[in-house]
Amino acid sequence: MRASGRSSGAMQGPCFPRRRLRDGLPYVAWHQDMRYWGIAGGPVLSVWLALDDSTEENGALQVIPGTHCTGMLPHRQAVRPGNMLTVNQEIPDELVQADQAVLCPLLAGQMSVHDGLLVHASETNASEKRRCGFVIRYVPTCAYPVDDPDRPRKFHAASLACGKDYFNHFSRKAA
Ligand code: NI
Repeated sequence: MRASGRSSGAMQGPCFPRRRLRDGLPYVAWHQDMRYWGIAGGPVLSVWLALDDSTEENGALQVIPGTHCTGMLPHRQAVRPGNMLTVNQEIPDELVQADQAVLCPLLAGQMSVHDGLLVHASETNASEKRRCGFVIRYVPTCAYPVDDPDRPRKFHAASLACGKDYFNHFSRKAA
């Protein structure tokens, strides 16, 4: 995990205790982005650029350090209501070492960068403060959308950052 921006060290500070769950209010369940986005065939890098301050109070990103090395974990339909992931996925509680969670607060203008296999979540924003971010996802051109008839995926916003794309897995012409 790295952070950049006008304030240094936001991602390198001490661990913060994970807040207790609040049933019914919107949250983001524990998940891995490669599963959530349905991408295989190459690593995924997720960038979350904070447009607002993102703090414990308004549901900042939480991660389980080291989980990017554990491979893809099973996901299921979330049990707790309020999951904001559009496919309502979650990693089962028994596979998440929630007591190891590290809160990753950001100031507006800072960003976090994490591996697509890192287990992460966001707790409920119970404050009056908006927590808005812009997500950028980097993949190599050899990666491809997983073929899932229950959730056909198209990546209309994909664009080539550099080099040449010999695969066209994410072009508008791709199935
Ligand atoms: Ni995510």
